[in-house]
Amino acid sequence: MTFDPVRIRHDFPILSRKVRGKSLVYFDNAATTQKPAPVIEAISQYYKTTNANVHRGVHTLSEEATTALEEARIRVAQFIGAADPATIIFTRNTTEAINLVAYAWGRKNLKKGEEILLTEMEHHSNLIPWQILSQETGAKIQTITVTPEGTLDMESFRKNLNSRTRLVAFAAMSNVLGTINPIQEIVEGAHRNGSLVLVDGAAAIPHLPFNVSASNVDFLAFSGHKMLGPTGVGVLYGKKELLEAMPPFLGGGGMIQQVSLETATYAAPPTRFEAGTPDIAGAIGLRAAIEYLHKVGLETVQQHERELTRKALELLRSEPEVVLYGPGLEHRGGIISFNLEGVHPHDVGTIFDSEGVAIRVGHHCCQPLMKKFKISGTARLSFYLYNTEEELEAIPRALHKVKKIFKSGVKV
Ligand code: C6P
Repeated sequence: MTFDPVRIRHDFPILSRKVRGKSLVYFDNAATTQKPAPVIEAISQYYKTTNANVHRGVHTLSEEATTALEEARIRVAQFIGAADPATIIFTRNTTEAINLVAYAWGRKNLKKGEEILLTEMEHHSNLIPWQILSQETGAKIQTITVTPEGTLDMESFRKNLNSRTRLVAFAAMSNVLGTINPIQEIVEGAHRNGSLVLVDGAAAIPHLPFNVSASNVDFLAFSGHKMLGPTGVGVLYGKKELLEAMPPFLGGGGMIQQVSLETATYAAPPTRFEAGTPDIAGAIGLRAAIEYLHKVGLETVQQHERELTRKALELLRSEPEVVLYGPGLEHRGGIISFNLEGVHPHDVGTIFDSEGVAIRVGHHCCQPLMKKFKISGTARLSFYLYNTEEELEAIPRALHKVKKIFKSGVKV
């Protein structure tokens, strides 16, 4: 069947609501995405028919809930091309997945004087855990420079990669600039150097096909809520031998083998890293989201977003006083950051909202990148499969209103 975003929109109940009397235009998909009826239904069905705790009970409901959770794990593994579902750990989100690696792998393996290589465009989620780790271990953080165009300076990657580099951790796609980073080049360079690679897939995994086996990454983190799934569930993929050698992250029920009052032995991964009752409904919802994306096809999603981005960039380029950030279309996903000269991004966001257009404004949890570009924040558009070309018309309409109010002194 041919791809039709207008038809797809019928699957998303929220998209028919009004905001401030206008039809909602949702361009804040990098923050979180909306949920289609099959995802909402899968969660609702689980609570209506199956709800029980997992891996604990012998009763029917508990067995069914356990099966549903483990089937979700298998589906996630297939989705990212992981050969073994045991390499999939359910976390709360990308942030927790990265913290898990920093805590469990980092504290065991990093020593004073060793280095972690990040980039200047990292989200705080892929910066702060390493800062905390570096304060505790004496390991140092180095960074790959971002060029004025918003791509990674690969010369600085090569320069900063050295015998002390234990891990290279970077976003596959920037949540601010939309830059799609050269994953393969980084993975191959890092591995040649004997360094591990962690990919922050929060912004990329929902929007483009990615295979952990083919790309040979060591760790991958992403969030369910940015890919049509519910909030509260995320994923850490890790190579089996790495996970097996890692001590636990959180201690508690579910992650043990044998416990005495003094000591304990731990379960094998993924159980070792899933202490306490997991977000069972969340995992089931994530599975439904993956089925939905699979039906549409991630290549199709990527192509559609590319077209929207191309047109939106054209619209923005034709607006005087708009400053655009980030690379050309060939290196970019469906994210556009911009500013209107002399107007604070929060004011831009407020006026867009008055037109029913949801965008994100501010530093996007990337303060070092803002500092690099000498700005306090940006206004950001981010697209997904249910956005339409017609919706793009809201951009100049809202921008003209911003200009009218903030540039001509008109009172509202
Ligand atoms: N970025 C945005 O509006 P969590 O919150 O754990 O699901 O995802 C964190 C995260 C990590 N890395 C990248 C590249 C991200 O974009 C995000 C989330 C959202 O840009 C919320 S700040």
